[in-house]
Amino acid sequence: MTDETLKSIDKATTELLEKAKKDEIGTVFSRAEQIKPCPVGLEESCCKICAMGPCRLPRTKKALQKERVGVCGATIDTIVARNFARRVAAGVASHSDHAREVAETFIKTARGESQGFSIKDEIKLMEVALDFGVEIENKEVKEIALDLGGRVLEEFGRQNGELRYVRKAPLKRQEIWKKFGVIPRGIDREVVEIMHRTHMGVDQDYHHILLQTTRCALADGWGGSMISTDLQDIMFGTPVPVLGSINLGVLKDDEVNVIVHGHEPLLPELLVVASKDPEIKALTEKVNAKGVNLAGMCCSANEVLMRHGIPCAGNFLQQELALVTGAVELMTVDVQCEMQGLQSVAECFHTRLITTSDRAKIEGATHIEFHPEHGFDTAKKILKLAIENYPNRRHEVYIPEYSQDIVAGFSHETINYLLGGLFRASYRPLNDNIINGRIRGVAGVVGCNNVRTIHDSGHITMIKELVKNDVLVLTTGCAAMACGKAGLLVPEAASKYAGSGLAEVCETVGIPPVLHMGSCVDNSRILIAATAMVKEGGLGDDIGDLPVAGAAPEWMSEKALAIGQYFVASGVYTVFGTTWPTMGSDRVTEHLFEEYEDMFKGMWAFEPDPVEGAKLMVSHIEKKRKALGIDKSRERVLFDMAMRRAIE
Ligand code: SF4
Ligand code: MSK
Repeated sequence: MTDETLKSIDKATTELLEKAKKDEIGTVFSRAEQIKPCPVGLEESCCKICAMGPCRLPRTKKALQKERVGVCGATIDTIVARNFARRVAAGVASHSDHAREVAETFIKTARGESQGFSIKDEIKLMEVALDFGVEIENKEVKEIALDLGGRVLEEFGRQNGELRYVRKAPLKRQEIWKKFGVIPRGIDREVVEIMHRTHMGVDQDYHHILLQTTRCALADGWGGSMISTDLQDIMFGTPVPVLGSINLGVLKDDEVNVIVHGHEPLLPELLVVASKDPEIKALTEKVNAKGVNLAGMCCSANEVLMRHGIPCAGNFLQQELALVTGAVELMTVDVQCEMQGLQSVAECFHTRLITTSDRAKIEGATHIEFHPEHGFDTAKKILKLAIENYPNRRHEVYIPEYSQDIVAGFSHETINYLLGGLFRASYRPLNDNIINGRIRGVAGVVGCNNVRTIHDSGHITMIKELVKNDVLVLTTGCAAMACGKAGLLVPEAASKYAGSGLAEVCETVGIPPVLHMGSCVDNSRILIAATAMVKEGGLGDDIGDLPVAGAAPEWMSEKALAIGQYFVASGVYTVFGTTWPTMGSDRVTEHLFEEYEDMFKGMWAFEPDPVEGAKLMVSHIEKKRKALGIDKSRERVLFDMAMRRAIE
């Protein structure tokens, strides 16, 4: 018998796991017990690219070590690199297809063809328009938006040249990318080229395959993801710190519970507005519910939390458990990270599962397609369905009493203002406190949950270790939600968990030691924050010089690999937990873990133990501090005229 309490460090999760077990409801946790990971797949030493295979080449039989080649002669290095490349390409495609959907909606909004959307952040519109070379003088907002939207769409299909956002990176970084020929052309082109090069009998040199993998990943971080973030900010508002709450305890016994799950914030934005509509309110009263309680799941949760303070029901591994409460009238899903298992759990209750994207259906679920032209009507239709479903609750409702206050909404712009003030927005105070040693460095801890680890444990253990060592943590995705549940996203967490230097800075500025920066696509905000630190001066002239590190201790999705690869290619040392997908080839692993440091000043590491992972990050940060000559704590000296003369 398995002990459900050992599967998560989150009590709401374990309570519902026990309920699911008692009610004999299958979830990702119970299925993971029945299916053991395939050892050959785990090390990616299997090729099924052509029908002469599949060729399975595990490293088990010693005698075969030297001849680990497939039927066509492909070496284990080629096979492992190809598998890795394809997984990164899938991650890039996911973020970038999200970006395309947002860009198309943005253009329809500029044309006045969308229902319920508008341009909310005109300042950011102007900034991004200038990045894209749009002429803004004497032009109407809509005209600028239309011009920008057209240029953004060109980023996907461009055949030659360079992605525009690449120019936002520090000059030295751009030179490194140029040297290795990895500056992306068009986003789609880089994905297609990976699929071509990894077809049977094409690119069969792992160094060469991995360079294209890097180019493709950069098309995500400095392309698709950055486009999503910026256009979403323009349409829905750039996030500012907002108070919210998190965990399954945000569901309400006496309200119509609607969960938005997935990644694209388009429909969720309209559901927020529609939930306040008088007609919806009247219908809610008719069924004797106290209101519509909108809550988020996964990255959709992060998006609506950051902009509206809408509560988060939970992260990736909690999606089915939310339905196990018996309190959810309806869940909408669009794209990415939605388990097919949701439908069978929904069928155990009265819950309606609604697929909303033309790219994603789930067998058995109701499909109500979202199109921006009549987006608001669709949002209302969905809410009406949820309200009608409220009287159909047929099981006793069980909502665990756990919810935690959080502060989210730390966009790059917000950090800038918070640190420097509205009239002198700047990263100077952050850089100064890194130079004087109060803050040792900055870590981006991001990514998913993985049922092969203890839910949330990797994130929280690693992050506590980092902040204890005076490392400021930036977080996104499901990692951010884990932090929220563990009480790390409130200013009081600084005195409780942070080292004395970091705590002092956080208390002075009034920020938590862990800053929630948004959803998966918002990892691009971390790139921009790192670039701002370089541009502020005093910490080298490239992201690769900064005392920073990245990690995804509980990763599971291909998008996480794409994110990791663009972090590494941008100069960030990046540690992944759970499992590592190139273990089948020592040479590929060595290339990514060691040789990449010489090439890109950033490299991968794999460490399943989160404390050890944090130690690796801290020691990398200290290595960078030493290289910068700031390895010893020292106060910043303000030079007076006499001191300046003495130097001269
Ligand atoms: Fe085997 Fe080569 Fe075909 Fe891959 S491409 S399945 S290694 S024969
Ligand atoms: S939702 S990609 S499980 S972070 Fe973005 Fe969470 Fe990972 Fe999905």
